[in-house]
Amino acid sequence: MTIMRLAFILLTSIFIISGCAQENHSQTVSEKQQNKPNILLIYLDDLGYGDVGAYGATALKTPNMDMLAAGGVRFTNGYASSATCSPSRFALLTGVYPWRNKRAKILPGTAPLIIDTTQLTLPKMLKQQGYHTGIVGKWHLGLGDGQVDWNQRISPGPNEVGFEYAYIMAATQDRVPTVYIENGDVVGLDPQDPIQIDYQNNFEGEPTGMDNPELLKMKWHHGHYNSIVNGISRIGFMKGGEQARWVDENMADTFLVKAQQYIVEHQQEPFFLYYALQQPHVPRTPHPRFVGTSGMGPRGDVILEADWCIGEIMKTLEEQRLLENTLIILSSDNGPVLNDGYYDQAEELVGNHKPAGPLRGGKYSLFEAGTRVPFITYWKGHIEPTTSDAIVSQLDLMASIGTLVGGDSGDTDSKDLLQAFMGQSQYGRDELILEATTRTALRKENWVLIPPYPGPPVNKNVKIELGNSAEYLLFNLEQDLGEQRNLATTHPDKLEEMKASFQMIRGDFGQTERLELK
Ligand code: NG6
Ligand code: CA
Repeated sequence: MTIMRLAFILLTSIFIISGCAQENHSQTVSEKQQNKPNILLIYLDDLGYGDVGAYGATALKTPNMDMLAAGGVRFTNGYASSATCSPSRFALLTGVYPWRNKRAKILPGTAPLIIDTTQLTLPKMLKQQGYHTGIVGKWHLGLGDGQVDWNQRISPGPNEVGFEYAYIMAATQDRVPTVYIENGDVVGLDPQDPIQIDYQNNFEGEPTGMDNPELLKMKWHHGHYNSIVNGISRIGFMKGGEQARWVDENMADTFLVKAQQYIVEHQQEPFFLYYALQQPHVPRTPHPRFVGTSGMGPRGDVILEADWCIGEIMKTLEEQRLLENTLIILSSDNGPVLNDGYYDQAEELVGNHKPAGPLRGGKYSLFEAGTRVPFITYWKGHIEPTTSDAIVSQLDLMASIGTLVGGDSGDTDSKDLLQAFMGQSQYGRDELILEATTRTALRKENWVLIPPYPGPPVNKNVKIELGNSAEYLLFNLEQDLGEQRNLATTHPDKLEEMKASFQMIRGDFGQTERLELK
């Protein structure tokens, strides 16, 4: 009897304990799902403030980006950290202003990794919080230590700074090596046909855009006259790796499929996917099914292609029932440019479309269009649709996501603006340092101060006003969004106040930094 009783008590307690454990376990899972949503960062390359329907474009139809904007927070004062790619991406992943890192400039394909492998990064922080982390798309933050052998495992790279999965192009679509790299290995490389890369000298007998224009299907306008791959001449010289070379027209589909696979494979754990599309950067090479769809030539066509990709990714999330559990952030690495080095009719066919919307300048510019970009946060069932005028920067994703997932984002320039990103507050930053090709300026509340910089006011190749001037430029964006009226002489007190604020953060006026554009 006693033994029976004892056995009964024992069994009941085991049952209760295991029941509790089960309950605890399921609580953890649901808690996890609330506090640790999947994070999908959709990052475009050179997409302008005015290129999206939700930001005023009418001639280009971008229904999928518009859907995110209409169902989430559409930021009207959302900034990339720089007016070019590598510095913006450095800041996005580290929360550190790019001008603090002298190596954060437009990088050649042979540049070493510019993120210190001991530095805290967004993916590392998320990994610490139990996330699986992946990148698919453009990297452009350098690889290796300066002496990369493209025929061996390439390291350090994305895997060494926090990404557990990486399917990337090394630099840009217009730079060699023109191959995909998966977790450090060139995809589809034939060891009998090794890859050689050089940014100074050509390899003997290899055709170039300069010497062999007859081999080109897209002519170069400025730069881009080195090795020819797939009928397009690039920046830098490449030999070998024939089988591994990408077909530009398939790049959008290739990245899309990899991003979709990643989502399907990692849905059992919280995941962070950095989906870095190549569009609409040059060379603009829409898949044949998008050719002619925009009426604006390749630049418009690839924007429609990118929008379609975003729609497909949304479908994947929906099919996998992940929409309510995924925070989506969409933005661009810098402002727009029409002619960035190839004849692709971007200027001729743009018509009334305004890639920069109402803003002045474009890619490479210290004026607003250099860095103010489409910026959207979307989380079905968690973010109420709204438009926000709060000043937010991509720099702030590190601290804000840190707060969201309970991670320590360290001591960086990143500000916790989670409430703004969740659409629960209209308050963002008071001030932000703007950067364009190593020059810096200050946005503070509704004012912008651009210190004097030497160099041409306009880059004649790309036809963009860079923000260089012999005078201080002071604009009030509330009354003058297009930065047409310099108030530096009429508002001397404001000018002094802005100079003092700028100097406080920036330390110097950066006047010794020269523009690097050719
Ligand atoms: C410039 C290239 C431009 C583009 C840019 C990088 C020339 C003349 N121009 O140097 O075509 O590749 O670098 O763009 O070579 S970014 O979006 O990756 O920063
Ligand atoms: Ca870019």
